[in-house]
Amino acid sequence: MAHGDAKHEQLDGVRADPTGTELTTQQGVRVDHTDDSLQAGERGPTLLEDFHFREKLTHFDHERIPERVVHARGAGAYGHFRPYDDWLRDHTAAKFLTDPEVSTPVFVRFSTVAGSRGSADTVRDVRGFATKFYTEQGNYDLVGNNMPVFFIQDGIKFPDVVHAVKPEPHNEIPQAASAHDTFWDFVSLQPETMHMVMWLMSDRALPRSYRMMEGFGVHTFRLVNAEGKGTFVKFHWKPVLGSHSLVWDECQKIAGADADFNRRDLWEAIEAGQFPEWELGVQLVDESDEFAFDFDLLDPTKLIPEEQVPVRPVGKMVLDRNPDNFFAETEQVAFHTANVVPGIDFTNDPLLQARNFSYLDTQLIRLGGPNFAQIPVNRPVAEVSTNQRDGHHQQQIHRGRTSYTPNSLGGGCPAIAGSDVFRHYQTRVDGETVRRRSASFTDHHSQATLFWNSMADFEKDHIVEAFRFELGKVEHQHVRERVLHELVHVDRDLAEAVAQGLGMRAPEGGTENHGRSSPALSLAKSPGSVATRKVAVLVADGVDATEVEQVKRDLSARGAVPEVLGATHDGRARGADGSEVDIEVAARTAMSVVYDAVIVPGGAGSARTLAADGHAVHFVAEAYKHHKPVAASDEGLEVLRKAGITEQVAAPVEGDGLVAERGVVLAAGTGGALPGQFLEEFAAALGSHRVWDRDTASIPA
Ligand code: HDD
Repeated sequence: MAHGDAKHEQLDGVRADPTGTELTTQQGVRVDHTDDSLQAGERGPTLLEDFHFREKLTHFDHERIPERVVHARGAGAYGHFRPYDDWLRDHTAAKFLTDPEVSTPVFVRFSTVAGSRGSADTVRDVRGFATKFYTEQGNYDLVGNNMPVFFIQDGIKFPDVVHAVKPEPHNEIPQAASAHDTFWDFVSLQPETMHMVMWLMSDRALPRSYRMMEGFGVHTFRLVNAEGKGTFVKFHWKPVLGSHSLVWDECQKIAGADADFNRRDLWEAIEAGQFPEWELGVQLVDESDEFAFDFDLLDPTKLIPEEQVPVRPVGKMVLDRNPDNFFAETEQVAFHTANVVPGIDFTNDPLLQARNFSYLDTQLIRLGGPNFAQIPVNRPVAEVSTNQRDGHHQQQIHRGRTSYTPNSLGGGCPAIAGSDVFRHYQTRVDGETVRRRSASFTDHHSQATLFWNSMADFEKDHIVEAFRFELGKVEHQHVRERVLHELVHVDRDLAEAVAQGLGMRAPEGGTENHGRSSPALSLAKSPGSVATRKVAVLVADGVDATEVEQVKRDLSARGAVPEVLGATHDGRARGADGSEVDIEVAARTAMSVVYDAVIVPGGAGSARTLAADGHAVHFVAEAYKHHKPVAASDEGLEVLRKAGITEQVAAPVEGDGLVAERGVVLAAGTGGALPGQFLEEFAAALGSHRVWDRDTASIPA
């Protein structure tokens, strides 16, 4: 039976709405004055007996809880997951993965890792992708990232890597950035980080949107079927909108223009009914193939190339509801890798084993006691009945006199469950007590090389630029040198390109590139769509109103989000034909970096104003520099000319005609109506996300 709404039905019981209510204290005493405290005389001291004042301030003083030690900044949403069919039943007893009749409610929290709660969204960082499935068999948490590997192999190193990347302890600088000495000091001394560092230096660390990034469970987990047979599994989330990234210059500017860029994007898409979707996929490995790979399946710094073991689709997740209250839901949600349900189990991956300790432990301090599973967002929809009692913030009133097993006084309840129980996978453990890394974990560079080899040229350029930027911020020469010593084991060209940018020389030696690649690792061919893409339409008085209307209608029909930008004055621009064009965004408050593309419609008066406006010219030039589609018609071309863009397009526009070249779409002689081809070409460029085949070096933006 579908139970997709079960979580919301439960939450409805605690949702509170102040509409139509009157002010009270926490005790329900009605209050008619909350602006002045009770004083002995108009200019006298405040009195202790003012219980309303004391309660109000005391509550305020205690409003904060410790932020997450990592992944402090995040954004969450509710949705549901449904499997396509039951094919996975051969491998797992988990019903939510195998019964297409069952729609399982979910809560997902996306996050950055290093920054504090108030840090910017578009920093270079790993993104968290944590999903809580409220299944009929209990809560299952898939606590993953947008990268399929991790920095370290054993969780005992987690405090080290986190201390290294977090702001340095003496001055708490820099915020939400890996571009500083302690991170690179650690990385260069701990070569197992190299594969993940390649991901971190790649475009994967700069997602355009949470809705446009992949998710990975990272570890090899184990599926267990009804007969108790195990199968190794890697979990993947594939976004329906494709995986797309920002460019670094853009990220830095967005951090100022809209620090909430990714959070806002998720919120707005859901509010607009453009529900984000991901397909859940699995890579399955038979237990008999445990040692069939040239790496250890238990090593979380390794991925299984999709070409070697394909990702098989299981079902789809849709996020369709924003939380009502950030703190109550997104801040208080508590994920835990050990929240598993029958049919899903662990492996001996030493990183996973450590996580299975750490997440429960951290919630105890963060949420202030052992009853955090009773917080509404964390409550399972499955029935809960334990003998656990008391503790801070106990919400339940347990009746009866027994809270132990076995009992006879309470009728033996809760009784030992008879069916559908979780049974740990049976496996033989036989070994000496050792504090030692397995020899099968020692290859730290092959997959870093695999990743590098799989990148398109523009992605390689971005990686080189990222290393140059990050190491350029490192003050200690010996740390930079040590990183180069690692990079020559990944790829000599990479090491030399990075070294050259730093004014250094790559060291001799290194490892020869094995030449293997995994095309699935590149973002170059990720499927595209114009859906939810934001397009700036720049206008001023005298704009061709028909063209603006056409652009708005056409792009909206395709699911894109066109916004008309102009001066604020009275909220409208006057069209060349005397009609009025609604201004949706005050141009002065906007930067090109928060848009995916820009269009400058025709109209002599409008084009003249915009071409003489440095802000408008910079807007267009900057969009071009960030490889975004840029379009103009008729007089609007003048603005692109001022931005130096028309010089970059080989085919000049002479007389009537249309040019579409490397994401620049130009129309001349439109007679006030854009040719259908213009919008087709523009939409095609927009759907491909960015036009990388462009030399933007000379564009000053
Ligand atoms: Fe972790 C939070 C993902 C390794 C210890 N982690 C946290 C969150 C995500 C991940 C998405 C945020 C959850 C949320 O939104 O509330 N962590 C990962 C992944 C890892 C990983 C994909 C490697 C594969 N983590 C990892 C290790 C440890 C931790 C090895 C400790 C041994 N992680 C934590 C934590 C956090 C956390 C300290 C902070 C807040 C929380 O758990 O709830 O316990």
